[in-house]
Amino acid sequence: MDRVGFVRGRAVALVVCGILASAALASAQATLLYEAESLPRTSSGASTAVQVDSAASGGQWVLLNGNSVGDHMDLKLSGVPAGAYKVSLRFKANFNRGMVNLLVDGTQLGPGLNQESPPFFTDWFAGRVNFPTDGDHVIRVAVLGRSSTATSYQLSADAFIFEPSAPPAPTVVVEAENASPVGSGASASTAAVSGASGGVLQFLNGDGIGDSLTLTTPVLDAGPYLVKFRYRTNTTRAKHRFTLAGMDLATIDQYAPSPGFVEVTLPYLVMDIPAALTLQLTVTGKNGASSGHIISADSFTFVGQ
Ligand SMILES: [Ca+2]
Ligand SMILES: [Ca+2]
Repeated sequence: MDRVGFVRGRAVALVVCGILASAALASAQATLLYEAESLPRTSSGASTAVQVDSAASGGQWVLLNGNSVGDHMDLKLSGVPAGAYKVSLRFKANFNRGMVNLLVDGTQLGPGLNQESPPFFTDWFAGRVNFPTDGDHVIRVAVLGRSSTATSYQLSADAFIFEPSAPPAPTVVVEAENASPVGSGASASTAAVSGASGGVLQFLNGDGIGDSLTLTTPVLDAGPYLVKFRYRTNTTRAKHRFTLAGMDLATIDQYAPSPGFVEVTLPYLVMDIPAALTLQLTVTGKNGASSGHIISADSFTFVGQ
């Protein structure tokens, strides 16, 4: 069975064109939750203190009494099973919080987060890790800074959540002009255009409804992707359907009174197996102001999620 599908949100799978969409890429491994207050910890530049709070996971959370950038606490995780995980920090926001960053074994996970807010508990997705073997790890909660309105650099850590996850597939940019373009009902051609990805723009020289351009990607790894399509507007452009792996994802009007590059983001693509994908751009009409039915295609970007 062809296991290619699309989801329009990260949590909800949507069946399109009768083909199964599946976001269940994670293994059967359980999600791990580590209470911050239960982990051995050391700190640098600031003291730590366990806070009792009935709203906290496990009834307690750990405060880092930070007073400057770089203050941090290290918490030790023991015997974490090998695997790829999404890492989230559960914490209590408050007015006196600074900006937090998480590092796992010395590697920063993401851009960081401002914990300054009216008080509430929430989970922040910090980033991903991939542990090749079972073992111990150190998670660092570090002060990145603070906003001008925050009253201190304190940070909160309630729990760390490790959700098993497939590692993101690499991001692939497919140049339309390199994707075996084939015109139907009209010729396909290319032109060197300043500003085009790869320097070259692909055209379908469409002259009526139903003309189409078919392109084929290289084999992409399995995984969820965000799909982006880049094209160039002009006064001669068509309205066209955008079909990927047989699924109708969007209708795009490439007309504009003056030329310019546009990149649109389409629904998530989920592939359970590696596959080369067929893209089809089919003329459905044209803007009333357009003088033609031409389709342009610059590049398709598959952003591993
Ligand atoms: Ca806790
Ligand atoms: Ca291109």
